[in-house]
Amino acid sequence: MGILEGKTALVFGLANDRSIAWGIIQAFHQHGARIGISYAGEALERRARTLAEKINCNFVEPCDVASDEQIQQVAEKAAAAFGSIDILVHAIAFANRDELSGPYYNTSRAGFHLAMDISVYSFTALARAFQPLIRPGGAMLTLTYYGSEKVAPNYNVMGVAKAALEASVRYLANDFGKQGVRVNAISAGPIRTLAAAGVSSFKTMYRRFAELAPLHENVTIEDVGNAALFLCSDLASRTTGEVLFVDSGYNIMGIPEPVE
Ligand code: NAD
Ligand code: 0WE
Repeated sequence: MGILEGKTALVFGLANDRSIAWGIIQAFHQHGARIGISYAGEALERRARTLAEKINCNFVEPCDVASDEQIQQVAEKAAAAFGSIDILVHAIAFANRDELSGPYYNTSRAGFHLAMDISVYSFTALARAFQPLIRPGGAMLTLTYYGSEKVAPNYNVMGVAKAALEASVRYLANDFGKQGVRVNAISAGPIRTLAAAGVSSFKTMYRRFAELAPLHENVTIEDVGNAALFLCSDLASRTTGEVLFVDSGYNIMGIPEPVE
């Protein structure tokens, strides 16, 4: 008997089989959840459908979270297909690639707005659209990164966006508490996904991470999937507004241990 038996989860942000969303979907599926998938747009449809087949999922719908209309449409489709849902996962971020290197102060006004819109506001917009559909005992989850708290070179406007996303988690947790719905975030260590592939400094940072973290291991999408399973299940029934680190302990270090 799976710990998500009888629950329905809607996951946003599936691009391919390296996506954190895919790690979460697989963990949920293995523990008995019924899954719905949303992807960004046409270019990703084929891949999303192929992956959906592997977990017997037939709710596969596009949603560009920049559009209030598309968010409303996917909520209406989910209502028609599932009636109500138990879990909503937001695994989406975007900033202009050229603003993820060089000095932070070069962030343009439009680039700042874009990063905040897609990476922060979209979680609030989804929470509002799904508010009438999410059952008591349900949970919402988003993904963040340590660059929200401390400076991660080149993460730049995304660090500022993640700080705002984490604050949104706390405000949403307060709003949704009265309907018995929990809202949390996972702060994951660096993982080689599509969103990381485009980053020039990523490779070095990824290697250094495993050297410096107490557990000396990089983080996988399966690791994040398991933590998501806990946070979105009844096992975490009194945890809300929280940011859970899944980072091999990296964030607890103040001064690095000398490397032999
Ligand atoms: P990914 O590229 O697989 O996923 C990012 C997703 O965002 C993609 O599916 C993309 O289609 C979607 N997206 C972008 N713009 C969108 C839009 N306008 N509408 C709808 N969807 C849109 O990469 P990932 O690493 O799995 O990223 C998922 C989340 O995890 C992000 O929030 C990211 O910041 C976070 N995160 C990633 C890492 C890492 O190192 N990879 C670490 C910590 C947190
Ligand atoms: O949140 C992320 C990825 C965010 C991201 C990445 C891209 C690359 C391609 C958002 N938008 C884009 N836009 C693109 O065009 N991570 C936590 C992974 C990541 O990204 C970094 C990192 C790490 C870690 C960027 C700079 C430095 C470190």
